[in-house]
Amino acid sequence: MADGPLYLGFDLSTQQLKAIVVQSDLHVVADANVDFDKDLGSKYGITKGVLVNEDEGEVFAPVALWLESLDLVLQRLQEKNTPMNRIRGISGSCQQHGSVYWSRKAEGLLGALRPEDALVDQLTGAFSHPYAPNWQDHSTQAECDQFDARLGSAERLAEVTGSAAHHRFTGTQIMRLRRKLPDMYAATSRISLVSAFLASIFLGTVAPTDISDACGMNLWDIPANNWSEPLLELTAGKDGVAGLRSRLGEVQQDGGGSMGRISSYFTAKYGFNPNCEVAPFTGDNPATILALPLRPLDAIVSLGTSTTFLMSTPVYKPDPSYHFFNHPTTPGQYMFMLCYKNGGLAREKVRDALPAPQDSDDPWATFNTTALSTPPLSIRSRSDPARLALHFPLPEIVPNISAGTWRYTCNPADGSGLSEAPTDSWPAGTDARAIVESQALSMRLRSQTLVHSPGGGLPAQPRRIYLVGGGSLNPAIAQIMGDVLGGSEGVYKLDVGGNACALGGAYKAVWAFERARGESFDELIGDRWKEDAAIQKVGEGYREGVFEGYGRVLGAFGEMEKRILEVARNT
Ligand code: XUL
Repeated sequence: MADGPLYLGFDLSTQQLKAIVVQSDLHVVADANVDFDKDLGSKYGITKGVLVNEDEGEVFAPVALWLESLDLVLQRLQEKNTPMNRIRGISGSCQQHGSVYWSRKAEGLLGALRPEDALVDQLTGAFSHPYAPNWQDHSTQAECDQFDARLGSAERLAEVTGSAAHHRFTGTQIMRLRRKLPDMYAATSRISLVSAFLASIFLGTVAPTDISDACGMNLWDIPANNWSEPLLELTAGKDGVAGLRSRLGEVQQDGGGSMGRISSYFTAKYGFNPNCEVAPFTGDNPATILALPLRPLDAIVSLGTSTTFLMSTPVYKPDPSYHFFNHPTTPGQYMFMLCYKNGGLAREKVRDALPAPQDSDDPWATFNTTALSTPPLSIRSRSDPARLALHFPLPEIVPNISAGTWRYTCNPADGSGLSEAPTDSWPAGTDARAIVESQALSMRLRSQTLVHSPGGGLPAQPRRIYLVGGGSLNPAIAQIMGDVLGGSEGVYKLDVGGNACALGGAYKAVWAFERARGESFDELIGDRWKEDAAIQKVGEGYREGVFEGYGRVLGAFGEMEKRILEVARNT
């Protein structure tokens, strides 16, 4: 492999830009990263990669920050003696939903970059807006209401675009900015998702939109495989449809293949090979499912600041409470996603309410022993009810409920008798197990129609559960996730540090340029992936009796959410 081709994958996330270089056999040969706050925070005044306007609920990032980071990360790769001239293809993973607004000068400036100057200095004039709205933005409630109403209902919007209206989805963001900054919108020649923005810099021309990332906009009609005319009209006004269509540009149908050769800026400045080509970049969640050869019936639970549950599925069953995207590499397949705002933070809050660990440096020690010594649903004796609790320190997306804590009990045999539990009836420590259970029950409730029996007479459930992100290191979380969600082959930790998205990007590049005619991503990556080095079994998964016990209260769990939603609606 000493002189074989290399592939470069990026991860442009909220807080950092990472680059990973892999060989054809997927072995990592180099990496580098730029931490936005640490490296450039004082210059751009950002915190955790973003700027916030609390009054309007706006969260956004300076586009210049990303340009400066791109030069810096490539410089760092070069300083590590990475053989840049062997890089044959580039792809990447970028935070979803964010949008970049190009000016009319963009194409001219992108096509004439001089290697002796920095990107940030040469491309200032290429943007009609200096900021990209970030996925944490929540300034668009009014626009969301209109999106949900436009096709008749949130259900109908989800059938068409894969999702009900969400604050962060790009259509609502464009609609708001067009109203708020009409001159800016008029001066905009193209609008790119972050994935297409980064690809554009490498191509030296504005890149098409990725077929999977397009589904995070509430504008792409998934069944019709086209932009939705009524939603374009809602976003841009009756006379603005053609203008918006041309700003959005083409959607690249093939997630592989080449969009073109790398711009001479990069060959001259960093020693890239002039034959290096750029494949479509995609969103960070689609890229996560490309970090391993994920089979239908396998699920990924990403335990980060937020928590996501991802599956690849041939079934398109949209619903307002979750998301469907086109699969990033495989036509006819979809990606199913649940995105919870209350993930790690909520678990930490429960942890911090417990006594501090005495004999351990691990801040999770008490939480873990408490959670594991508590029986499922806290049923300690035959007469005990099942205990269910929701902990949302932040307003939640799934379901759309304001912040709060709720505790309920029900009959473990069938979920009957659901009632709110008086706080003094709640045994100390119950919440440690209950919070992980409730996160997993919510995932099981919403994914149950996508799974079937993995064989052997077992009940419908995922085959493998892969854990990624910070929480994947926690053995108690792994055990409880498996107890509730099952997993006939067990629960596994994907041992790639925080690199899943960047690796997904790099693997996408390998597949894009090395695939044989008709060879799918999973076939190619499945053949080359070294499972033993990449994953570690961390939980049993399906346990007969335990899994079924959770199944008996699943209806009550859904009912509890409904009741809380109703109370919130009527107050
Ligand atoms: C998904 C979402 C987040 C961002 C994080 O819909 O908003 O997961 O993609 O970068």
